[in-house]
Amino acid sequence: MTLRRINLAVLALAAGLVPAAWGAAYTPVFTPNGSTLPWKMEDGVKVFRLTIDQCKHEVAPGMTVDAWCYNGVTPGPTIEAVEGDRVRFLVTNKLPEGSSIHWHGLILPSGMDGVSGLSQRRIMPGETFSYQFTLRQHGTQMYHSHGDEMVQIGLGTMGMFIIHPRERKRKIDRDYALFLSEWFVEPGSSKPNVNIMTDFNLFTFNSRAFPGTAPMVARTGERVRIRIGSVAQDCHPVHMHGHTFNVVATDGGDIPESAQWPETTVVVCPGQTRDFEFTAIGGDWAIHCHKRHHPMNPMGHDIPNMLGVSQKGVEKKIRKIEPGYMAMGETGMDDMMEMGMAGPENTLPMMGGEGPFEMIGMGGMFSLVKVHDDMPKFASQEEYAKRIRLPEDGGWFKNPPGTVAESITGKPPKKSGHGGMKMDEKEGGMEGMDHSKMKMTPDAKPQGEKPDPAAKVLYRCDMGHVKHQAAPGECPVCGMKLRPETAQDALDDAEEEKDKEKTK
Ligand SMILES: [Cu+2]
Repeated sequence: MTLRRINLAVLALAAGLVPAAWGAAYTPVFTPNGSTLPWKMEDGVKVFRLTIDQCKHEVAPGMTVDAWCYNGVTPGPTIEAVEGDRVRFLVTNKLPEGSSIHWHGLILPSGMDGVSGLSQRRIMPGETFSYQFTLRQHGTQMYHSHGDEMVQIGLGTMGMFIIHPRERKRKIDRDYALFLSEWFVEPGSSKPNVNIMTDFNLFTFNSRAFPGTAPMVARTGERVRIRIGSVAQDCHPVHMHGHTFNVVATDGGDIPESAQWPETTVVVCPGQTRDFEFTAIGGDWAIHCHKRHHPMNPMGHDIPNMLGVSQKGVEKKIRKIEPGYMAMGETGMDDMMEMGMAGPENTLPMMGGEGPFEMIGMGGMFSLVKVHDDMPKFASQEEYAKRIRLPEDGGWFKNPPGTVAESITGKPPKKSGHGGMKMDEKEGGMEGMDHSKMKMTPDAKPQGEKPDPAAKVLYRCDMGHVKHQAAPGECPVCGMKLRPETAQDALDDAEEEKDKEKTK
């Protein structure tokens, strides 16, 4: 320990700024759905350990992918240290191929820069390398694999490297980190396809997709910093609702106050980090990538465009060629959300997550900033991660009376369509669909049905396999729950008969 370090430690201790660990006189950064890398002080050096390995990663409840991780998680644990620290990283490679870690944006000796072949030889499977350097700056930096990047980064090998200044002029009350990633995971599969270059189907904050994203929480009036990093393929304009903010730093360092300007959206491109700060305003606020395909999940891809196309009477005809075809998309994609449309096993629905009013029609790069006056203060990442994991955690904002938009025309008539249906398998004439396991939810009410208690109820399968069945039950062909027949069914049947006559 140098004399300067001892002095700093003594000063910090005297000022009561040091909680658990020596030198931690800063507001700790919380990584939603993530973790912080622990360290041990050895002879004045902060020693961190990272192991790169294959792992199973949950993108949201219901979907797990085979990722490559640091210490079993993607993004890797957030590294936190303080400007001036001497740090050592012991990096063990348990991947089936060579790797190395690049300390992205850090000012360090060339031989510690971690580029395979250029700054070092690869860390071969089973080997451990030591990296050691002094932190000569502060800011939001990153670390990521720098060997076979297309595969390794594509599978999740990156993390945040946050260096706190020795002293911060303006106190931050809450500090959060988000890492942006894109993936292509074929519906029904758990293997991200790393060869995809542009047309991804899954977009994540900290490798989690809504409704699997943990909200960032604060109290009214608190100063909040959000740090966003990316080593993705595409730039992502991240927009936050209800506030304006200033971008206060890039991966190159702090932006002088005189050079900052207000924004509501910050573009974060591959290889960049951006820190923005704002004063929290009460509410439940959305934060999401504003590219409109990015706050959605894999089921939103490869859907035929049926917007404005009436499919009345067509459905049954198509079913003759494509059994199980289901007309949808005529009035927009909301139907899919209302239907709770789920894909094959291990595939997230296109959108949806339980909200305080109804389903939230989003997925992918979408999360929440919850500003409630009674929001707990968390002392550590562990405490925060334990309590705040999913969008509903932390409760919902209690809107003051008269501050919620409301209907002035009364409740709308029930929208026609397949409302109330729930499919267990990807459905609806989309590529690669398996039509075998569709199910109606018990509350499903077929369109146009006017229940007549005196009438004898007959049942049918919506796929047309069985009709006029006297008793409810399941279709012997597709396993779908039979539904009561309606007046519309009689009309459709008549139309079908007419068609048959014509073709005779
Ligand atoms: Cu985006």
